[in-house]
Amino acid sequence: MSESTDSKYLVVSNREPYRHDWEGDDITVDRPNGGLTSGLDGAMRRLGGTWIAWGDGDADREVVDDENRVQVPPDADENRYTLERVWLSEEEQENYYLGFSNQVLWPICHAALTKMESERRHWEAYREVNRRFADTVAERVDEESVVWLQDYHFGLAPSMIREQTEHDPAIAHFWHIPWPGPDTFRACPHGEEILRGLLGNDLLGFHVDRYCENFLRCVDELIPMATVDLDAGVVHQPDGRLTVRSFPLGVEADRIQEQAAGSASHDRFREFADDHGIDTEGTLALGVDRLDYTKGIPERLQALERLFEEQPDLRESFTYVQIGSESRSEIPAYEAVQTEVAEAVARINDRFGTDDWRPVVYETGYVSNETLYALYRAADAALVSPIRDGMNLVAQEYVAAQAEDPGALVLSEQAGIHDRIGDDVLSVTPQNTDEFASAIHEALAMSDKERERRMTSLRREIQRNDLESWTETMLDEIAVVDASRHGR
Ligand code: GDG
Repeated sequence: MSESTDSKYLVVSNREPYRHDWEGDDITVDRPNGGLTSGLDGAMRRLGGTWIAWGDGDADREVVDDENRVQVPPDADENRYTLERVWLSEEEQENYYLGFSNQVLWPICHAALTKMESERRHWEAYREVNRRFADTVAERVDEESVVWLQDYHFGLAPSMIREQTEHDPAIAHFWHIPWPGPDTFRACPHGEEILRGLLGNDLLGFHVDRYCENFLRCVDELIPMATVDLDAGVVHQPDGRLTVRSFPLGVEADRIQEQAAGSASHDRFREFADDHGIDTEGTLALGVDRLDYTKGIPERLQALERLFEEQPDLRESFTYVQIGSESRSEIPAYEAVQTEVAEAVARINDRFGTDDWRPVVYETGYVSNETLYALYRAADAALVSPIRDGMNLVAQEYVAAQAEDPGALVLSEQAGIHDRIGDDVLSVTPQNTDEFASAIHEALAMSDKERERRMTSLRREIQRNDLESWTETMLDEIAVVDASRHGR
């Protein structure tokens, strides 16, 4: 057990990579599912160290030691690391997680100012929870430690960690959502405190250069003590220096390709098609999203409705499948988008559906990775249309799954991934319904040769910049800032 805790790496995230839950009298373990937790899990198994996260499983407390720690993966004999759980009260979940994180920072960073709801108790809880995580980190660090924070839940923690330890660890942070320009960020309650919090890092990563530049401009405008070198991507302060760089996050391209191409994949698709009354001989388009107002799902459905109006020949031969996983439902704006999507689906199906055909198949239940990859493989087109999105993994997963008989990708210009692969996709502005409908039509009508040409180039890019290369590049850069911090 000692090998894992001796390592210098400390990862901090809101979501935990393993969750323990009661099932009757037994305790079950939920394996990492999201791209990021499973990717970082792979890195931590290799590197060892400690991952600090909110323990939100109902049996999480049963399996930890008296320091709230458990070795993971639970069933492995080697390559284990330590998961240290931090507990949040229900009030903290409501105010820190649903409140400041998801009703202030999330909308601000996605430039969705009308969705922002700010209350004093949200901010107080955010500060308190950041302090608790910072305390937990501070207790574990020494001079050699490398702290790697994830995401917008920890905007204050970097500076708090510095204040709470006399050691001098390297601190890096990756921000998974966009960063807005100063004009938008000015609307952020406690925005200056968030900036000062993040200035405690040695390295701050975003998905694309645009967000780095936006962040640097915000610091330049709002923090007089800091000197910003925009070209070098560096902020100089009296007591330190922050490097800001883009690290475009990728997916586990090889694993997805392998699973999608496997023979079980056909069966999975047939099973899904049978269960949902889909004609496997017809044409299929797919959307996969958390039900979030940033993902442009109502706009996509509007474009599909326009398409069915204008192209009657697609009726009864083309089906759109929407996988929509419920998310943050306690927040009114999320509840509203769920209702809006359900109503739009019902309207389209009412207008165009027949006894044998449903134009839109809407699945809100859990879909396993295996079924998801089988759907990617079977779909003739993927529709990815966020209003704004830090990166977007779904577009990349779809590309990774297209090894044979490839489909086409319709992609919003507002997704971070568009900066990398925009040349080979059908680009759309989701709110431009006519243009969006035409792009879907073009995707469905595209020749095999053209799909093949585009997809070959897309796959090359997605494989070259996969999750492993992201992790390696970020760890390399952390090593550089660490060395310069300690004058090595
Ligand atoms: C944030 C940023 C950035 C969804 N439904 C199911 C399912 N999923 C998986 C997808 C994909 C992931 O969830 C969603 O990733 P996205 O990138 O689309 O979106 P966010 O959750 O908003 O993530 C985003 C990301 O952080 C990483 O930095 O790209 O911009 O907003 O992996 O496949 N997976 C399964 N069943 C589902 O029903 N198995």
